[in-house]
Amino acid sequence: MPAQNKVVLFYPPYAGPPLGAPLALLSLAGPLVQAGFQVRFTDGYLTPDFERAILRETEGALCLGISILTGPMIGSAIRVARAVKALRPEVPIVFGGWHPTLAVDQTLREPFIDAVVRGQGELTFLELVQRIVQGESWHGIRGLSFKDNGKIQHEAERPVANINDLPAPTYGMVDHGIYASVSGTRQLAYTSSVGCPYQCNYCTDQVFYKRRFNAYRAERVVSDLADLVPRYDIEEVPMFDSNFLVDRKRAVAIAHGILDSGVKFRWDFQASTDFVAKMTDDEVALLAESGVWHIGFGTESASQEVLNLMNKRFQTIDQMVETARKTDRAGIHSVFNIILGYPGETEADRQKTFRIMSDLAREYPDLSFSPNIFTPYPGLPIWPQLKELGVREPQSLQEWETFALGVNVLPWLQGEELRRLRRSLEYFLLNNQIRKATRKIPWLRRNVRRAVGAPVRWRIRKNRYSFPWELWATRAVEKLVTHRSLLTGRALSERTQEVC
Ligand code: B12
Ligand code: SF4
Repeated sequence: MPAQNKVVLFYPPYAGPPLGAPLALLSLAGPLVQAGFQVRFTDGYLTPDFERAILRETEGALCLGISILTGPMIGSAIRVARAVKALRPEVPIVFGGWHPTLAVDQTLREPFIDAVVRGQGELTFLELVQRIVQGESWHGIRGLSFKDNGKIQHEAERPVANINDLPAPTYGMVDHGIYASVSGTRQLAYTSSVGCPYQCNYCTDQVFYKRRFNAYRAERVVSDLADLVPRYDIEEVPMFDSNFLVDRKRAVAIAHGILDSGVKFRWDFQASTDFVAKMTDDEVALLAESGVWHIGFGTESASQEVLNLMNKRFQTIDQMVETARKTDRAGIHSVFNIILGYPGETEADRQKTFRIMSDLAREYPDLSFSPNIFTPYPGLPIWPQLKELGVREPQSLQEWETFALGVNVLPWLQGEELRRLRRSLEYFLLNNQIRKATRKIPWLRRNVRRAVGAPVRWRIRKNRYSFPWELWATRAVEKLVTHRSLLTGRALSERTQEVC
């Protein structure tokens, strides 16, 4: 074991509820711990004073590793890295994860960052830490970009590793109970595969994993989960795979294995609808029986023209319908993601999407939607086209902090066009709220919803959104209910808080 052997890792706080311990850091720690290094990690979500904690931890450390996604995590990462560089200039600061991988030069341009690990981190980071211990040059470490006397140096690509050959994440390093106390559920994030064979134009999976789907065998997944779930008293396993159903036989074998193991827990994943459409009803039912309660689908649009523009020819509208039917039948809650404002999408395409999705929702009541305006993330293959269309690409690490979440940067979606989109989206969401209202809700809201339901559906069908009295009425009632709840202290029903 090396004499100086401490590696410090930081996961900055992000927007949204926690999904269990950050798997990125547990995965990086696997090979380091196996090689005898001591890994200390700080999760910004759990440690409000993370800056001070990291300044303390980095004393005598070999290096500080920071993981970031595009968006709010960047701000805290910059703050911590700056502070550590100022206090301990001898400690190398290494950034890794999706954002630094997709925007390497911009990230490395920051004076307080010494290196960026591109792509999968386990092997590259281990090699870097070993070189630091030995006081050796960083040249030749595949997958690494670093500053060599101030000049940015990119070493060759490291091929995507077969995940079966990597040490397992160190799940035992964290207290899963602490995460449960924040999120309310004992969750353990797990990855059973990486990569997706498709090449959707708005997705960077192809850049990161080079379209190479590589996965644990079903037996490995089952034995891991049968061990981890009871060991850490886990209730729910979110699978972080890019597209879990790529190997359908494997997925079915996993479901069988979980059932046979007798270990009970809920699990969920993301997939594309073409794979569910190819499964039988019994196979989808088997997924549900094994604990699958939720699946997220990147459906994005119900206009085949827009799907083609997105390079999603592999998905048809019929497959979406089949997916909604099969998951509904199996009792699985599906969420269809929708991208609005994709370059080339017309208002007619958008209306078609709202219409078809609303019809689906009517037929399959447990279906939900997550609509978002198109956000171009770093590294997208269509950036040249976007720039031609007038989208300004952020020029620094800092600029990406505010870019990612909910900001509309599309020049073709402004003014009246944007106003109409927002209005039709509000109606789409309202229609879904009405649909989801159950018999249990208070009579006032139920009656208002009944009264506005029919005209709302008519508006969506006809694309008529002027004089939106239903929106005004609903907002007034929501206000009244919220006000009453504030006065009486009575909890709002879950349905009131649900967006879609
Ligand atoms: C889980 C997840 C989240 C979680 C993460 C929290 C958690 N508890 O883990 C949450 C919900 C916060 C999240 C949010 C978002 N996400 Co997300 N998310 C994922 C998902 C599904 C899995 C990531 C994961 O943990 N994988 C497992 C681990 C082991 O892999 P990894 O994180 O990639 O880590 C490896 C390498 O990246 C590297 N590495 C990572 N960190 C570091 C650090 C160092 C020092 C080193 C050396 C190496 C290294 O080594 C690790 C091991 O190989 C991916 C999709 C995917 N297939 O990966 C999308 C993904 C990363 N998310 C994405 C997006 C777009 C977002 C959002 C912007 C979406 C939005 N509009 O809200 C937000 C941004 C949040 C924010 N900044 O506040 C995009 C890309 C984002 C980007 N450009 O950064 C992805 C790829 C989805 C996609 N296909 O488009 N996400
Ligand atoms: S199917 Fe999903 S993961 Fe695969 S390329 Fe398309 S958006 Fe990305």
